[in-house]
Amino acid sequence: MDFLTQFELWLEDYLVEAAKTPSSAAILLASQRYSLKNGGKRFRPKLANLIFKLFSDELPKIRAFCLALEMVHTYSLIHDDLPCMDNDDMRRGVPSNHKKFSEDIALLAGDGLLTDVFFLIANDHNLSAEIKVHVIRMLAEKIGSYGMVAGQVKDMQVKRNITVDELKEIHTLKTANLIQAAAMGAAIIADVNYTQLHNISEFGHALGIAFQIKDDLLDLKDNQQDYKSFAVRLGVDEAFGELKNYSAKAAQHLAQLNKPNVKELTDLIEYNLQRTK
Ligand code: GRG
Repeated sequence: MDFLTQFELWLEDYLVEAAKTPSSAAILLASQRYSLKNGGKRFRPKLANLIFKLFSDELPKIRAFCLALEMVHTYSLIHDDLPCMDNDDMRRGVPSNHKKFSEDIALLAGDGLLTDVFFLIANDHNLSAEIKVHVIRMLAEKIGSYGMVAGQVKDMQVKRNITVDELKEIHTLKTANLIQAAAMGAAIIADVNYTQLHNISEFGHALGIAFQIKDDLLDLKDNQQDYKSFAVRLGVDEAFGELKNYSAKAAQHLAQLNKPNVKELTDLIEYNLQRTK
């Protein structure tokens, strides 16, 4: 079975089990299910699986973390679409969560997903207590008030004359951090050594920035005036040059792992360069 099929089975199983919990609230689970299952690329779990596979074939060990990544990602998108944030009515071609349900339920669906991530990892019987604490600490750092949420606040405060360094900081926090966390969490679960974790962290950061630059290039048609976009701020040619530089940097750090089986990861770097959505 390929990983994506496996991931969708894990997710369905998780949602079915969640609904059996006596204290669960049906509308909350319906709202979470709606956003978890409406066609995301699953880039972060895919990345985590590929990093993990370099070191281990014990697939069950990565299950909870892969679900957690997609739950954090989904919470961030539900909240990002709310009227008090980006105020987007549509997500992936269908009504955004608060349009399908309501603002209060969408807010709480995101709150629940974020909290459940830590419950899920803490409950994982496949991982040692030490590894669980390491993963939770790393993930919380990357997505909380010193990471993704800080990035969202800085993004909201951006002025027209933003520098390229400020732009890179915002996109590191908002986007690259979760992609970097996907790679790092998988490496921690595989119990890699310090040097390997360092290279995987740098790889994840470079791939994360490349992912955002590609996103901005794809969005260019809709956002000609968006000065927070790499493609608008740098221009298409320079943004494309930066996309190539960060992709090459990601590949260099991958090569430094000295692992023979990195082809699927170099393919993932190439996939990001070429993707059309
Ligand atoms: C607490 C209000 C609040 C917010 C949490 C909203 C937020 C913090 C952060 C925003 C993070 C965000 C929306 C970053 C953009 C990242 C990005 C490029 C998302 C698109 O990812 P894809 O292409 O999406 O992987 P799919 O649809 O494929 O899953």
